[in-house]
Amino acid sequence: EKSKSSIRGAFILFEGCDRAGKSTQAAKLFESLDALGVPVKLWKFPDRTTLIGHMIDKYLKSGHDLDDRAIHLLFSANRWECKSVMKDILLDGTTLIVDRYAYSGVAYSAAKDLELEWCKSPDIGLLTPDIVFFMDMKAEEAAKRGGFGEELYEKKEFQEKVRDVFMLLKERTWETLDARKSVTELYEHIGKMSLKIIQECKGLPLKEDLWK
Ligand code: ADP
Ligand code: FDM
Ligand code: MG
Repeated sequence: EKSKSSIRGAFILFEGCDRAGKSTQAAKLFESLDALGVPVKLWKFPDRTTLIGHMIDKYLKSGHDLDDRAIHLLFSANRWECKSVMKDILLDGTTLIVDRYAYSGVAYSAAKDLELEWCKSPDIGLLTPDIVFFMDMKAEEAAKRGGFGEELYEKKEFQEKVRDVFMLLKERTWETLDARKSVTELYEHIGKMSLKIIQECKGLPLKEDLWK
């Protein structure tokens, strides 16, 4: 039997509005940690591969008429259904890079004027990230990056509201980055911080106390 090592991986999260560069940086971080031989996996929310994820995908693509609270709970359920697998990955010593999570969940739903505390409640008790890279820029500038696409939330005015809610959610573990900087400049900082966090987390217990 494999002896359970006490060394765990770090939960590294990228958050921010559409087009801020989250997926670009998450992929870069994955590639460079992998090249260094650090055990690492890349995850993305919504996880559109599950049954619940299929419903979310359909909603985002069609704007299909679904109650704001109902879709909010589906996004949350999509995180809960992944929790045990994510936990196993981290406890196995693998670092998890996650592209969007509960903060996006709250930011997008509260931007539709649902109450902030109500939005947070279904995600209470999920795994807590060790660091959140918040990629920040104005919606107006983000929209210039190839323009917004066809999905439901890709509208400037709405994205500005989302950004305001993100600001309210900032915690001690957040690193706010100026997303207007170059990919390379941003990565230099992200790469360094990530290696530091991976070291710091090794002996620490996993946190399952999001918003508790
Ligand atoms: P997100 O995942 O946050 O929506 P992406 O990483 O998909 O954002 O990036 C959105 C677009 O902006 C892509 O075309 C990408 O190549 C470009 N991009 C990403 N980071 C930067 C950057 N730092 N400067 C300029 N363009 C960027
Ligand atoms: N989104 C994402 C939410 O509204 N709630 C959530 O809980 C999450 C994780 O889904 F507009 C929104 C944010 C975005 C859309 O995200 C899809 P990607 O990163 O563009 O796939
Ligand atoms: Mg993305």
